[in-house]
Amino acid sequence: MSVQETAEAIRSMEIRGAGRIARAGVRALCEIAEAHSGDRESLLKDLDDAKEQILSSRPTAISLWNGVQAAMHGVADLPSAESVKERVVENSRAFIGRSERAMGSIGRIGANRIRDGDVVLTHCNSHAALSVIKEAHRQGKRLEVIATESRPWRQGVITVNELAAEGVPVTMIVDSAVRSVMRSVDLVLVGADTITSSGVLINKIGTSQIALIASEARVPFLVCSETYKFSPVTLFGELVEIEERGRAEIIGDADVSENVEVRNPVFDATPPEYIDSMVTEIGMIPPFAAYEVIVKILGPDYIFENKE
Ligand code: RUB
Repeated sequence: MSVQETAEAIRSMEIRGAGRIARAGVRALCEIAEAHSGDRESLLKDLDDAKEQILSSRPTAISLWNGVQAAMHGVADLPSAESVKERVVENSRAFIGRSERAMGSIGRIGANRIRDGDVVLTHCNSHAALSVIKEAHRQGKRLEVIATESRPWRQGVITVNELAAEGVPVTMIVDSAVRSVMRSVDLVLVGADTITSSGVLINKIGTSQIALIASEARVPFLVCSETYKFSPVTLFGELVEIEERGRAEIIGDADVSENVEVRNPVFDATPPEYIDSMVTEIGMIPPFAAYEVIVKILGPDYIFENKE
């Protein structure tokens, strides 16, 4: 896929989910470097243009920004086209490899929190949350899943089919049924698009309502997230942009008057008070440890090189 095709596939949600879009963006940069035969300046310019296209494809998930920073790390000072190519390819492969391994670690760590007989509720379609559920199932734990439909894109359909294919008993509900079923739920598992330096979770619209309902019912609410979903730019006071998409996604073929305003915010913010724990590849951490993850795990390369 060319960079334009990758950016378009992310924008149109053919490629979706914060982890997948980050890996796709990084792969596109890697392919530019691998295929390039010009001099250092033209390679740097092509990479820079590609970076802009990828970053403008979807605004909310910081995974995309962190992936691009990782791919381009240390490249600007290199003396030749060959050294730039080598570095981008090496960085990209390292990021993608780490990201894929993180899924396995999150699955194993999170599965320890699932007990035999648990009912788990999940929202939208998160690779990280599903990795936990599938791992617990593979370990032979009996569990049932309740999955929300996740209007308007209905990513819940992907979730339920994926789980059914693995043999996990799964029930689909409409988003507004969450409170009605919460009494039979033992654990909520969701993914993350961005986690701010103060531990606020940005994830699929409706996540914050589920967190409130879980809190009311005293049901643990866990966020499954690779560390590259934590946002260095929020340390500098930047706000997370919540993507708003078109009205057609909401109304479909319904006969809605043009005089009606339709809003389609795609993500929402869940405060750390409603989050019991975050399952990351470095372990279970409290949301209030987000600052430390950004400073100590992502580290100064992500923070200071990119933000003067
Ligand atoms: C997907 C979504 C997912 C996170 C985490 O939204 O909100 O919960 O991206 O996913 P969309 P993952 O469908 O709009 O991209 O764990 O796969 O990274």
